Amino acid sequence: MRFSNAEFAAVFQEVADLLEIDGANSFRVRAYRNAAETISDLGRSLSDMIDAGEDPATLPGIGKDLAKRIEQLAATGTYPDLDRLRSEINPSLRDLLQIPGLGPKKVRKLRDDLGIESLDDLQAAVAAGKLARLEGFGVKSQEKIAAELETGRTKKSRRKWADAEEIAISFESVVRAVEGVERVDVAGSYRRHRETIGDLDILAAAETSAAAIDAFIDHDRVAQVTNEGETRAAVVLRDGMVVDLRVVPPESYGAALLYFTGSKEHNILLRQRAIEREWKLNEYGLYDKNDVVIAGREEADIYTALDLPYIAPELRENWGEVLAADANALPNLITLSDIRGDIHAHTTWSDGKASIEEMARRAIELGYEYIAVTDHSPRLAMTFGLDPDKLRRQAEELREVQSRLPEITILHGNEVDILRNGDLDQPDDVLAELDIVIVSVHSFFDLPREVQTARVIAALENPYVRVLGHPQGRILTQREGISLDLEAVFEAARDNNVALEINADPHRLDLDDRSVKFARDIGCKFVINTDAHRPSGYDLMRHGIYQARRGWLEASDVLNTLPIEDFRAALRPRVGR
Ligand code: DGT
Ligand code: CA
Ligand code: CA
Ligand code: ZN
Repeated sequence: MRFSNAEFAAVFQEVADLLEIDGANSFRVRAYRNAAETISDLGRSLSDMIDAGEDPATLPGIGKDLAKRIEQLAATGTYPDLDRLRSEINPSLRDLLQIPGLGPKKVRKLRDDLGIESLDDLQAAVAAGKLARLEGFGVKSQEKIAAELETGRTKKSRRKWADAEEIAISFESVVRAVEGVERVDVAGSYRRHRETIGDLDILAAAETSAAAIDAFIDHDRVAQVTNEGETRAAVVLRDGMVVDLRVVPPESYGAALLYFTGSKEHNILLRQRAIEREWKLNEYGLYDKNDVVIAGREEADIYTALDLPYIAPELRENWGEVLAADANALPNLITLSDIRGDIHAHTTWSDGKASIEEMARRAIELGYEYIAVTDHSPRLAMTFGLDPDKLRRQAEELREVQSRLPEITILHGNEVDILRNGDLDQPDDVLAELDIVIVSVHSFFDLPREVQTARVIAALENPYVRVLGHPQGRILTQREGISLDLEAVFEAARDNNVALEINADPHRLDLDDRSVKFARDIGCKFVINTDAHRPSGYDLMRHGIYQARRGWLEASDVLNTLPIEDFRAALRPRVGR
């Protein structure tokens, strides 16, 4: 069996988690975490690398010892250290680490003092009020854990879009390679680019379906075949992901693609529109009242027949898209090629992994006109944030790099921490020297809604602020995000001429899609940034674009689609100029 990068990374994450629960040396734990991160970010298949005889030790953060184990894992599919750890420590203890506020030390205490080994045990202990009396916990912490258990149950089964992508592409190509298969798409929420995916829905066009179904269930990641029929199959993968396949005749492909892309609510609206015309729409085609086919081979033909312009998959959520289409008022959605710069990035000056020059060179390769270097402010000690003196020295290096790279404009910025009281973590005279000031919440995530809202709005009112970074402070499927009156924050951003960031990091995607649409409707402007911490981080821009499209954004809503001079002008004018 061949491991995907995600599967390699999952092994090392599990080793790190179990070592940490076991109380191992933190350097060892970090070495495994770094390896997992390196592999996830690799951008090409580690299995392919090993097949080609390349040494994994050439990768950053992977030593000789780990490289040997990776090769062994690839060759045998087993990892003895992990097997040993699993026999010593109940692997279901790991699930407890997913609960915000439960670190390895606390997990160990729960196990040692209360015998808790799983989420179910934890649930039972919380219900019995046992955590309230446990040293280091208490009533408040018990309440918080109870709330997290509640939301966690519903979120758990969905995974991030980016984490489903490799699997989706792999199944798509396996089915496409089958003789007689004419077309293949991954439909469902994946095609609509929802931020999380429940299951994958693969659709294929072929005159006969048996060969496609055989190839599909033979895919080497399949753990279990749960349904095998004439024209469909469903499987569960080794990592728990569910994948469905449907094979349809080519003349029905468009209708089936429309149906299986969804959303269900969008489909229902289209079906009603067909019924109004005394027609019938299903996954086989659009038919008139005599059952004569009107359209079916192409998705676009069905929209045309229903007197609608084509509606992009990202918009098919019943958020008003059919009405807008009917009125010819659909947004002209932004695309990746509209982006001219990326204005949120970190370098080795704070917690980034590359120099200003290395970051700039990657941005030049991507064809950008401008970037901004926005390292952290000093408050965030763990990120080695920059005090005013370091910022001035960084400005010198930036000018020096700029003089050697005339093909790109390198703006100088800072990602300034919003302090608990809404003040900023840099003095105004320092902010005044910068091209861009991004403000972000990186601490006190738990403040009550009114306090948190007032805190963020106070920061937006500072006259030097240009961008509100990752406004919701969420980590997808892991951290809920701060409690905010978003409407009040968006209004303050609009009125103070501060752009809202859509953070394109696929683990954040902050803002969420509905909030993007809402903010656009009330007149906010946006920037889409990767928050890159290494050159390859810039390549993740497309995820922010998907999110922006789901929020109905056009290029004109997004400042970093502007040429550099217009971009500068569109930023809020500096105080005193
Ligand atoms: P997911 O998997 O939870 O992320 O979301 P989807 O949208 O991929 O949903 P899924 O996999 O249950 O079904 C794929 C598509 O099939 C869905 O978007 C629309 C279509 N579909 C499924 N069930 C129904 C139904 O009962 N009625 C209609 N009209 N369409 C359906
Ligand atoms: Ca699905
Ligand atoms: Ca499905
Ligand atoms: Zn950042």
